[in-house]
Amino acid sequence: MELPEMKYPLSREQLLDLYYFMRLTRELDEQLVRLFRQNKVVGGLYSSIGQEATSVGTAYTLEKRDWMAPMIRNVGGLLVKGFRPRDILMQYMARSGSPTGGKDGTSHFGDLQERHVVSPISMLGDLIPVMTGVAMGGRYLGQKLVTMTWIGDGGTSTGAFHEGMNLAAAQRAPFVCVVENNQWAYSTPVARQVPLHDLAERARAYGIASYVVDGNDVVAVYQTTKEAVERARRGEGPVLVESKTMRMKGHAQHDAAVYVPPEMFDYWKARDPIARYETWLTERKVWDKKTKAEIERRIERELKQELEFAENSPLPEPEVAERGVYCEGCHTIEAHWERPIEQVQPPRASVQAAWTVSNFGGPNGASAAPEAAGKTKPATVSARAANGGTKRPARGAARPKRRR
Ligand SMILES: Cc1ncc(C[n+]2csc(CCOP(=O)(O)OP(=O)(O)O)c2C)c(N)n1
Ligand SMILES: [Mg+2]
Repeated sequence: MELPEMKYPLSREQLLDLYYFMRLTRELDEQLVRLFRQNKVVGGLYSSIGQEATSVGTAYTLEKRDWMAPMIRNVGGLLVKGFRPRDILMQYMARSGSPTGGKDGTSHFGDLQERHVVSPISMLGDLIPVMTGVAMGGRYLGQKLVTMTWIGDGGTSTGAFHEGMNLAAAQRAPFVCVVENNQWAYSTPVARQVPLHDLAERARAYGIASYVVDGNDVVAVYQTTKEAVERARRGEGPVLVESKTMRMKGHAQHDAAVYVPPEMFDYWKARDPIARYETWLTERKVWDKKTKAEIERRIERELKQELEFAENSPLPEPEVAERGVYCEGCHTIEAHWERPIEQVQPPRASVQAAWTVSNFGGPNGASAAPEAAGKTKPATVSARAANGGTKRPARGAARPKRRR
């Protein structure tokens, strides 16, 4: 075995693991397409073909204590974090044994107890402030954890993305945001919605670190993302990783992607992440034909069993639809990671207040707002408090003009 020097070394077992997960993701994807054509998938089906190295390589950098929130093209990440193919199969087929009991399709499920997976949020961008909050919570509890989520090129143009990244940066949250630049947001090419060559450049607006990585090279994806995760864990603040890859299918099964120039598919097909990694493993003598065949047989065997299990799971009973909508004493709402109060208060808590606000809203009604350059002074909290909570503006504040 002649492995190149790596900053974050991977053992032979780990290298084969990466192949196993990427190949499993693809085979599962193709199995789901067959089920879709048999009319067994309820709802839409989103493929991550072509993006396996991005999803698997990034998720593989996380430790057990870390948290992730997947999006639609992160089935690979779900498998790495410990979900089984049957969970994904049953979820898409809306079977009662699925993680949501047949109530939701696609990969809209999580596991807050064991695997530390926050369920996807369909509104693109919204997972960024949520995972920033998880990161801040983890830090507050002194857990040294890192959180991660993924967002598409299109998703980086939402308001929630920018608000969330700004919050993460201002709070120096231990959070890694992976931008899956797969060249398309539905039928819109990146160049028509972002005036930037590299989406990693977006990080400059928040003063945070960023990386660009070849998203079809799983070893590079792992190395780069690992560095980002370690930086975040050290307390250096959030990191943006742009992974350049390609969505090799339409947005979902209903979309034939006729708007994608055929030569673009040809270009990326020649850079298929799985085929490239097979060559990488062979050239460095990490495996031989026998090992490859063993992994293939293992995947075939496992998927057959998982499919059988999923197909034997019934559809949910109709009355299930009205259950679990509201909490009716099914559980008490309290954190499972609750700690004694003295552990989460200074000096044991890991976060010290980094700033103070002096002279803001003093009890005597004095305004803390600096004198504005103009003639008016904004109303302040103190002015309202001094007036018994009425909304009378402070002296000198601009008053709305009455309409005649
Ligand atoms: C805020 C918001 N706007 C629009 C949508 C509808 N929508 C879902 S996926 C999608 C395209 C997303 O493209 P991109 O972010 O590049 O991710 P990709 O599908 O390429 O992985 C759109 C417009 C949404 N879910 N949320
Ligand atoms: Mg996209």
